[in-house]
Amino acid sequence: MSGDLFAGIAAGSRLQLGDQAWLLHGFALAAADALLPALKDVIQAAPFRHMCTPGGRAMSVATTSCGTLGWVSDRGGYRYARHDPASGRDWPTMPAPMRELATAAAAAAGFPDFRPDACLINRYRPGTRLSLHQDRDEPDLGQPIVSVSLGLPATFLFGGMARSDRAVRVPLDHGDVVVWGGVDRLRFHGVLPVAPGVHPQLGAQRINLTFRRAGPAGGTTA
Ligand code: MD3
Ligand code: FE
Repeated sequence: MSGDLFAGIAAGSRLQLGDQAWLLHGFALAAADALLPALKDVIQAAPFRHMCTPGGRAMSVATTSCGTLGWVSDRGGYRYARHDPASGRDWPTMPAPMRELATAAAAAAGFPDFRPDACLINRYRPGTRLSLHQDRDEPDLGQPIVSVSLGLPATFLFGGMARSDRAVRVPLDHGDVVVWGGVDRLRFHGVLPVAPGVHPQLGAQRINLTFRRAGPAGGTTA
């Protein structure tokens, strides 16, 4: 890996995407041996499903969550909730290796006080995309979002404050971590369709973890 002239930026390097947005290349790789089994347990307890948009269409991204709050969407709209309305069960606890990776990445990007209480887990099969949107449903916008990319690579779209602003394309690989906060917290963003492929550890999928503070400022952690 380290001898590959064409591998782009080296593992361990950081790329500044905005005033308060950082790509920490390969940051999750050292924790992968603890992270992947913990993630597998969460997915077993709360399986992925295709939630419905408020308009009634099934999303192409399959989702689940862990933490005290999870992201849900149905005809009643999208929101954070203590349990999945489909199963009636609380979300699995956020495993320590996941929470610790998120807080370490946030600290490395200048957010030492990040206290995530929700982790939204997105699964992309080849062909799945996520259209440009803002994440503005979290009451404490002073807290960043930490994103961890696993499995197949993807091209991330990093836009501006308006939907029509030109978006920069950022390739994201297995183990990459991105931290977005402060002035960059409300940027539009999305993911281009994931190309076909098979990842040695995760198979034909990309899994993205987004760690958030979804409850009120100053509340309890996950
Ligand atoms: C930039 N997920 O779940 S994570 C989402 O790869 C979401 O699954 C994408 O967007 C994924 O809402 C991208 C990166 C991300 C998350 C939040 C952001 C980028 C952001 C908030 C502001 C700016
Ligand atoms: Fe988002």
